[in-house]
Amino acid sequence: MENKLIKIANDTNFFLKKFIEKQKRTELISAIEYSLFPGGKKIRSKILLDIGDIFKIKYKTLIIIGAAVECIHAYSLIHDDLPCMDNDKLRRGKPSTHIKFGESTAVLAGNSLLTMAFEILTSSTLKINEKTKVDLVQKLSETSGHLGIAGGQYLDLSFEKKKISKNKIIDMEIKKTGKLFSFCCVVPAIIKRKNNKDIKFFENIGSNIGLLFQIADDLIDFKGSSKIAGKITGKDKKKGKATLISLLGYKNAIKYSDNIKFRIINELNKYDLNSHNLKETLDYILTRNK
Ligand code: GRG
Repeated sequence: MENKLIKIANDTNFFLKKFIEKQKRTELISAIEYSLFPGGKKIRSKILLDIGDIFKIKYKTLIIIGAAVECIHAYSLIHDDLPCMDNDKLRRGKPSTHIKFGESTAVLAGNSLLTMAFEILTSSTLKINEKTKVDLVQKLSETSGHLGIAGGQYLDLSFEKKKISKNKIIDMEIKKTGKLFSFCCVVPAIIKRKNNKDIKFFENIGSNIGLLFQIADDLIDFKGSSKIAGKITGKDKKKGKATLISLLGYKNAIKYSDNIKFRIINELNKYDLNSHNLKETLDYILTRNK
């Protein structure tokens, strides 16, 4: 699994470097490159490739769309670390973008990464038909805005130091984290112009994978080492974050996440999608902190 992730990271970064090289070099590029490279695990791209493989979509196409996803993800991390949000000084094993470049530069680099995602999706290097591109742009916009990541982040911040119900925590985590995973899961179905029922099916799989991922991330914050995580751990408790661990306790949160994995696999089997690669990714998500 690790070797697969390294290959995906190399191919994605190669594409992004070439894409940026073709643009005029501005003062913001250093902060953009700092936030993108070498970058994180590329787990979202891996899921996009796992599902894309089931639909027999070209590797290059998936890497390019994954690069757009990684831009949105990098943007969300820069903004998440800002003093007005989670105020984190360490990210991916190095000082957060605002610590290195200052707050205003970090905000603008983040904004530029958001728009870069759409430049990538609409570029001529992505060889898919125009109608599909419009559909992807529409889905990624919806994913990133108030109905998705930005809305989820709002809820995350507003839930701090409050007693929040399980359903509300799940709704917040699905928006904040799950929506981008949903996008990755639904891209192949959009490219293959599947019907609404199939689109909903893959979005739901993505929401569950995102929820699973967020619980695993919270478990790392609860018990994991800062060195492995590349960020300071133990923060959720200090900040009074509403998570499934704070609500259910550590052991029950693990049980809950095992249950979600079981549900995802069951769903995939119902659809006759016996994806070995996707199962491998789910296991990686659940065990990477152990
Ligand atoms: C609208 C995109 C957008 C952002 C503005 C700040 C914000 C609103 C949203 C924050 C969303 C966020 C940071 C969710 C947490 C998701 C999460 C668990 C991130 C860690 O992902 P990994 O472990 O990171 O995949 P690496 O470093 O491996 O890429």
